[in-house]
Amino acid sequence: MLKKSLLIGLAAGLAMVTTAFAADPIKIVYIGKNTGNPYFDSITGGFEDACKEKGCEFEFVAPATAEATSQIPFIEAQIQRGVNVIGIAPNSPDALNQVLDDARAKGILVLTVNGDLVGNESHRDATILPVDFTKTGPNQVELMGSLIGYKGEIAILSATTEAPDQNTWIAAMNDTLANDAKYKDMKLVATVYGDDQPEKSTTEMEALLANYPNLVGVIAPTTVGIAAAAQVVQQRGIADKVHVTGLGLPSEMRDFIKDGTVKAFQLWSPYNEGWLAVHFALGVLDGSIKNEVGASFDVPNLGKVTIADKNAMIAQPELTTFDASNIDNFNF
Ligand code: RAM
Repeated sequence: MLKKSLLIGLAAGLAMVTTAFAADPIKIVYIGKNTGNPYFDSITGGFEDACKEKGCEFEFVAPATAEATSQIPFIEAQIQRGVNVIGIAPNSPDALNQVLDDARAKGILVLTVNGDLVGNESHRDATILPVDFTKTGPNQVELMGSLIGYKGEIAILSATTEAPDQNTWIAAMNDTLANDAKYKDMKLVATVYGDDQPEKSTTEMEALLANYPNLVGVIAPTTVGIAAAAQVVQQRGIADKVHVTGLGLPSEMRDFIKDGTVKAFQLWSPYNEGWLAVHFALGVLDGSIKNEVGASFDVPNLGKVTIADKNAMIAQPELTTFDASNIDNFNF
């Protein structure tokens, strides 16, 4: 008798626990590099739409500025809040190691999304990148070369000095310029940093023009940097002399393309990174996706995604090049 009621009690208790779990949506946070950067609106859109569809809870947070350690208190706050998944666009390859280890020790799934902890990959569970990053640097150099007849002085206007994605691309640009004979007449004279702040990027662009009067091109592999550089060139009416290209948002670059300030630039779909991250995270949490190199899974609208070396996934294989012929087809 006693045994039976004990069993019934236990079963009821278990049922309550199960219901409590089922009713509690998975909490996903995405920590951007900084606030006020529309690039992250597009990534966030992908996270939001996927969570609406799949029933998770999503929040975006970011520090005001993108220096190496600025995300640490944000990660700590999310550990406190008890989220299930932290996605992050890291501002440093190594400053976050300890706090991300703390998050993982609490059972939180940690994903780098949009850039990785280059050299410190063991401090996250997987990475979701917009494109194959080995292509970004060489593609950008080729695009610049095609705009300037493969000849003359060029400069790079980057974001922050520690940004792991920027530094991966810049290293590959240097490598391509130094080792591919096609680019032997292009000379990289400076690499400067606008910190993904419009004002600082503008100042750095103006300084480049002042310091290098023979400059014929600027590659800004940051959406903030390329928009600032294009605006300086537009205001001065020097588009025929100084070619600006890089990675930009079609929505921010449309007018510069239309009026000829910028001939062409590149990017990918930031939205798809958020979309992929949610599908991957939920699959890992419910056991339907194994976070193992070589495993693959289907994502609606994206198709089959395979987990590559270092648990890296990419949302699209090639960069997209935008110019006057296709800019109107894109609205992000
Ligand atoms: C800026 C940021 C971001 C980078 C894009 C291309 O918005 O630096 O991290 O991926 O540009």
